[in-house]
Amino acid sequence: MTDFHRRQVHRRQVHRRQVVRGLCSGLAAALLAPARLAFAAGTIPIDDKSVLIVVDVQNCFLPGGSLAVKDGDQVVPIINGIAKKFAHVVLTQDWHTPGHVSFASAHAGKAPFEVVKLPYGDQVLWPDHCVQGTPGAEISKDIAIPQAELIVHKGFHKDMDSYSAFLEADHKTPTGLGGYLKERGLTRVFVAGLATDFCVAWTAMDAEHAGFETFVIEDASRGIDNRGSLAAAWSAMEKAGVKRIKSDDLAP
Ligand code: VGL
Ligand code: ZN
Repeated sequence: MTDFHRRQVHRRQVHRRQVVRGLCSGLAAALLAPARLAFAAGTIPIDDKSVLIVVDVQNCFLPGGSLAVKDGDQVVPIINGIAKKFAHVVLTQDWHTPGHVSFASAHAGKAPFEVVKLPYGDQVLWPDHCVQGTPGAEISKDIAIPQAELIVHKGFHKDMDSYSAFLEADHKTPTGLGGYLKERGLTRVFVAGLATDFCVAWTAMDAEHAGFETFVIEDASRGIDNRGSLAAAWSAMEKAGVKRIKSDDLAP
């Protein structure tokens, strides 16, 4: 059996497991701890239809930044390493106006991490971060992915947030990324970056809903974990069909 065939067999087995999981969901899901899809190390092929989306590795989210994600800097060498395997890489950049609606400072009497109701739904309020054109909004100088072919700015409408790189927080306004990927024939999406429980998760779930085969690379991402948000995000992603993998699951 060649390596390729072994991988195909493995993929069929994974697929069968997913089908079985689908049939048993409901009761089984209620009884069992969520089963993590296991991939053998080095078995997920990266082909010319695969794209790596590197989410928001920006100074504001790194140690010392205004919305620093714990150990956020640890994703940088991992992302640089896996990016070498991808012919197609897209970077995203949180890109807010001054006084953006997602900033606690824009709501009298509110503190960061409180939640308010806005026309499009609940909004967590954040410290000011990633203001357009400021040093905090810059992508980390340590990200080294020269072949990156697109940078998507998101969250640039003053009255609406956008965790997702596909749809803004109303779940309707597209950023254009879905159209870009489709037009380029890219059908398999690998997501990594910051933060796992916000922009990574929303990007991955929207990718899955838009019909892309979607993977989140866990060790190449870090979460904020505001009031249980990290565990909630992982269960929502797994329920949506997003595959949770590690960087060493990728084929060499
Ligand atoms: C993010 C909170 C606010 C993220 C962006 O990149 O996950 N989180 N803005
Ligand atoms: Zn933001």
